[in-house]
Amino acid sequence: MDRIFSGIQPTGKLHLGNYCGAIQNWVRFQEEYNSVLYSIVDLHALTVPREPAVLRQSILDTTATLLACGINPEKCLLFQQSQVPEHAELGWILGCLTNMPRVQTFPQWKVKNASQNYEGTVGLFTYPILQAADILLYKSTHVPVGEDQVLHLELTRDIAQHFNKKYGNFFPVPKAILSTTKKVRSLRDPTAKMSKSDPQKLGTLNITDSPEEIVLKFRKAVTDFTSEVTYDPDSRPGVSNLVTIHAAVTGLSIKEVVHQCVGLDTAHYKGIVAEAVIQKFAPIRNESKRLLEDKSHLEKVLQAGAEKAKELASPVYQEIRRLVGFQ
Ligand code: AQP
Repeated sequence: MDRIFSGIQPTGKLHLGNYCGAIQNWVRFQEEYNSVLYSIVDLHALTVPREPAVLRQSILDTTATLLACGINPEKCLLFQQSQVPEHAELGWILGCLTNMPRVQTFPQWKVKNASQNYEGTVGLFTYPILQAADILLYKSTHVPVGEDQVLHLELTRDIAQHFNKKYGNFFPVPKAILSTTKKVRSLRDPTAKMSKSDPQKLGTLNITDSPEEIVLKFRKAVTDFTSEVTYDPDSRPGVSNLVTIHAAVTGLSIKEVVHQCVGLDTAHYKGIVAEAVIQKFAPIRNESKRLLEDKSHLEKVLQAGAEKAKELASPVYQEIRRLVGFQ
């Protein structure tokens, strides 16, 4: 049976990049596949320092926004990673099967570590191994990934094969489902990815931003000195990012968007994209706000998800314990 696993970090408010690159597809997968697991990966969120109260709030915000976007716990399994301790336990076992140099080459380690003004943690170094555990704990067969995660999935595949060779054929070797949406870039720096942790607040458009904030962020979006709307990510990253966003929120192709925009100047175009985003996110924002008024309901959703996840994880982990010689 095909099984999909994917995760999202509760490291702040979910943004347009998360929506276009992941959540939109997640909503579709829960209709298309019988077994779908989505995890709010709070263990991964700890790889850089977090205030406890802020992390707790981010877990609830993330849950509310995912539900408001259409993630339906009747059709998929939505749960908080740390509520299933087998993730961390399997992470340890898989870490003991992985060579240091294999992990050292990861660009994420270099990029994230270089962007912090403190020494990187051991957790930040080893988190791709924990990702492998997240996926393999459920014997997942398919993993939706953005282009930046392809290398990480390669590591998971290598670890699965290594385990299978050592202990007998046990894990399916998971396949990537590559997102067709291009990476959404920062509105203030179109050479960088839109990110929750971007200190430039105007660069990241949150799903729950107000219409006024959305208009302001698009008005301030960095483009260039050419007024035409064209799509050429290499030479015109700013305006091309707007086209990517416009296509993703309307469901049109890049070609169709560019065709519709002939004769518009970029200043006018920013207003059109802002309006399309407002239309798309207004119901999600309202629903997310409503859900956040009842935290105990959100906690119950996560609790129920964790119980179902444990039912799947526990027999797999018991078998792993036996295979490695713990029992
Ligand atoms: N800018 C983006 N464009 C397209 N897809 C994106 N994703 C994230 N940013 C973009 C996709 O969203 C999923 C969940 O991502 P995540 O929150 O778990 O981790 P991340 O990629 O590290 O996201 P951020 O916002 O950049 O978080 P911080 O700042 O905390 O590191 C993934 O599928 C990702 O590809």
